[in-house]
Amino acid sequence: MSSIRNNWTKEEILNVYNKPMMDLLFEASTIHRQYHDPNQVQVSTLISIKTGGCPEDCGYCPQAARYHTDIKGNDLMSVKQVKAQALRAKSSGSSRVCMGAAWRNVKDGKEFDQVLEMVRTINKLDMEVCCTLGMITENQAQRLAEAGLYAYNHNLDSSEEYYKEVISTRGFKDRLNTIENVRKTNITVCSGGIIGMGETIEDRAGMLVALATLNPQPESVPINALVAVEGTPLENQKPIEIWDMIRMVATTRIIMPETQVRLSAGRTQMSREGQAICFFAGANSIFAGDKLLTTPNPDVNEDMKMFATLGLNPQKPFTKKSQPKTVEASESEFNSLGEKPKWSRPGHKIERNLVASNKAK
Ligand code: SAM
Ligand code: DTB
Ligand code: SF4
Repeated sequence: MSSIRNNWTKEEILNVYNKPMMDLLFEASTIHRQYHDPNQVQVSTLISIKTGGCPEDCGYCPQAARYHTDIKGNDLMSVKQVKAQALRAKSSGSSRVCMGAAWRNVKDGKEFDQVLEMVRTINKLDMEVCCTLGMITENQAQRLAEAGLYAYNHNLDSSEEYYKEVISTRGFKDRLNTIENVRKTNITVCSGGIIGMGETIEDRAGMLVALATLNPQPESVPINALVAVEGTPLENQKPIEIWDMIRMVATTRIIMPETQVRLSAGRTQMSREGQAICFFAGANSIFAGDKLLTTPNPDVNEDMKMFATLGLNPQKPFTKKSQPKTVEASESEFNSLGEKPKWSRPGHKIERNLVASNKAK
């Protein structure tokens, strides 16, 4: 078995990414089979628990308040609503629920307490619970862990260099800082990024270096293809070619053998054949459900048909790691600290975002 390396360089990763396709596929699939059951795919369902109105300026995101997109926003959902959706996801074969909130960062108080209750509720349904709530402090991560959170998703999104071109309201280091806070707990780390934002292949390799040199490497790495949403600064980006997704998945698999590589946003644009090559190249997780957070995703029945055609089986919950224990709020060891974290505002000048905000005036 090849060993896990945390000292990958950008040049080495570029050499892997640019291999002849057949060599790349063979190497990725060989490693995939050493570490995983190649016929098993983990299925997650996204629930957008708080949609739209976000103060950040992520150039790809339809939920940023400053862009004029056509999404329907909503305040934080109730625990009851989330439980009903989680039960539906479970009955359609999902082992994990990932709750997303259009927040810059988590603020202690009533809403965070409500999210903690959602985590407790879903963990008690014997499903893996993941959250993606923006930046969090170490204390907030500890409180989520106590509630029974299985994974926290916080993407690096791109290379440190290209990140500045896409987002100005927080820095790449802030992203790493939240990942470090999650790592101090027993919550698993889910972190990946987006391709198709106009980045170079060097940027893709740069993002993968940042992920692969984390020690330990993230347990899950989502690879999203940009969903170019009208009204966002990236609305005119051309869709990526399937070969780019395949190369990205295969490279991720080779340099992070143990991680679950998540074929994430953008599957509505991919053929079943294209997705099958991604599974062969090491993708072993998807988001299922007719919607991602705000944009469309393939129909669940179509995905199940694809699984049947390919002989793929949905992974059972807690196959990779045991179920976390839920501590009730009344027995919690951690109090809310009401911290006001100081996040950096690098103040980069972003041409695309400036163009968008001028257009809005
Ligand atoms: N607000 C939190 C944050 O940004 O960390 C959590 C939700 S945010 C929507 C989660 C991730 O979704 C982003 O980091 C990004 O990778 C992905 N995402 C958002 N919009 C996307 C798009 N249009 N296409 C592909 N991925 C997207
Ligand atoms: C991730 O990497 N992709 C998911 C999940 N983590 C939260 C989100 C994709 C969002 C796509 C755009 C939308 O639906 O709003
Ligand atoms: Fe807000 Fe997250 Fe969207 Fe950025 S990606 S605008 S932080 S919801």
